[in-house]
Amino acid sequence: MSDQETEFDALIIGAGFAGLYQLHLLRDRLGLSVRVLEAQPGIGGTWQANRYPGARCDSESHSYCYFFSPEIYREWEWSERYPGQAEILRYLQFVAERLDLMRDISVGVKVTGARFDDAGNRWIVETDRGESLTCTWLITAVGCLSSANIPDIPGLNGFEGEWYHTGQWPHEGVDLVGKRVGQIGTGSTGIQAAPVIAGEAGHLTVFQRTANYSVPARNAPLDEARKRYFKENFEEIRGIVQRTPNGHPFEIAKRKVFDVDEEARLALYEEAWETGGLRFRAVFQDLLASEEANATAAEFIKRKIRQIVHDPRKARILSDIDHPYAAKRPPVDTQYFETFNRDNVDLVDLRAEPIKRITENGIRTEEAEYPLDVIVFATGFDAMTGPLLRLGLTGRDGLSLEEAWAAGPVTYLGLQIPGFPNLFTVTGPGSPSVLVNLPVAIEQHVEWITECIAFMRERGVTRIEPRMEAATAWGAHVENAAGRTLLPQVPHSWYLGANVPGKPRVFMPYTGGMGRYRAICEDIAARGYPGFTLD
Ligand code: N01
Repeated sequence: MSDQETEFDALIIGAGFAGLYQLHLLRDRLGLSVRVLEAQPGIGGTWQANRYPGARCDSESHSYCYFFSPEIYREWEWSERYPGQAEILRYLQFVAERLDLMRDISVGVKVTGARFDDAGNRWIVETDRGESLTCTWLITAVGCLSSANIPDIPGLNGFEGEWYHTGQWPHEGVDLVGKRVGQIGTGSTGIQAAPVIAGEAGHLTVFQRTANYSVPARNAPLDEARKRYFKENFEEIRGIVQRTPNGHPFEIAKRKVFDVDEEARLALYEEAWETGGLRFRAVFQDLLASEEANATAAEFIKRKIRQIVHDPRKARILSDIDHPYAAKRPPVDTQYFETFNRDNVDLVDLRAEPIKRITENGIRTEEAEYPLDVIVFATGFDAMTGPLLRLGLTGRDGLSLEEAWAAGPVTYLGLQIPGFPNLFTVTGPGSPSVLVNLPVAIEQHVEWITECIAFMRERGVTRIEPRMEAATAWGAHVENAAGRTLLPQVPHSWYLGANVPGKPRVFMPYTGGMGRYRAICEDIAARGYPGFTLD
């Protein structure tokens, strides 16, 4: 492909896990002309952007990777139980090189708008380089968590120190040595970052609005036996990640919380705590289905927090958690609660003393001013819809995505949007996406999209678009599935869009489980795509 070309069969926006695999399948399996447009200066998506101290994946490394190629799986060797940001980036660069993908990827090119040309039956995509590119199929591979949420706190512009959002961390790093750092946010990111920041900075103040659960990751280097085990058992591991509800390499136990007595239950929690990581959530089947069941896990973790944290005030603030365990994304950590035992770490309870403003010198709450040199916003993302809405998409009849989604996202299977023909959204709202070990969800979407495009070409179909009735019914199914869990009950969850002021409250990810979702998608394809209009 030359940079001068402007007409393509397919354009892909984003060169992370999704965009790379989508390029490979459309180009190398279907023989299409394809170009990937990537706004960042390099490939890697999330792992190009998220370079904050302690950035690491909470999925285990032998499952946080592609499964489509046994050769690639076996050629790569992970060094730790959980992969760090730099190692994941190296892995994606290795895959891109191995599949000769770079020649069809333009980095540092931002899509500024894309509109569907009805008469020409094609998408016209504009970039910040002034290019106008056209394609038959437009595929968004922009991730679910790539649009930073920087809270609109008065005074930030006048702050005389430095400030950074964790998802936009400078590539050259930030020198925190000896500095007074304030960190806002205690989600998965903040919980990973705080221990590392505390080790570098002169002083760290963590500003916590909502207390959070966390389970120790128990990260460690992988020994030779484990590395060999993964390579020798590729098929078995692939089988597990593809059939389990969350795409992780472990089964969820069949037993329920009250199937066992309290002593046995505590022993199981204790064992899971020692094992570490997201496996804790899998120790009973009904933790997300029953408040009473969940309360036993919640109480176990709160007790652990109180045991770990020496200062009773900090222990109380950290363990005063107002939602069920894992009803928000459950963080895993390395020495998070232990960090509050350090002399150079303070904790501010924003429920008791909300932030009033940012001053020239730091953060002022309703109780005090905290002088700071650096503010770290670990405040999350305009999740799932944000990355799509900022692309400037306009579908048929001049319908903008903002208008189409004014009351919240409307999709069929999270894969397509009524009014936006031949547009596919990898891990779009309404698909399992963020509730799943993401590479597993991504592979399924990319393969389904590829099969769909192959089907269109074989049958001479030039346009596919979901019917509004199908999308509405799917939205109702997503809502019903969520209603059978504790997840929608958390009022401040980003799954609901509650973290972004003014965002419609719609529960966005599909909680039905990856196995069930996969079966639904396969069935729809096998039946010739009911719910879609094919022209
Ligand atoms: O973001 P979050 P995150 N004033 O939205 C607080 C993935 N991830 O970046 O809960 C004060 O979870 C907010 O408080 P509250 C993973 O899917 C993956 O941590 O809204 N505080 C919360 O404490 C994860 O879920 C990995 O009251 C404010 C925090 O900021 C997702 O990314 C690793 C505030 C935001 O937490 C997002 O996690 C890390 C304000 N105005 C993350 N606004 C992997 O393993 C927000 N907060 C792949």
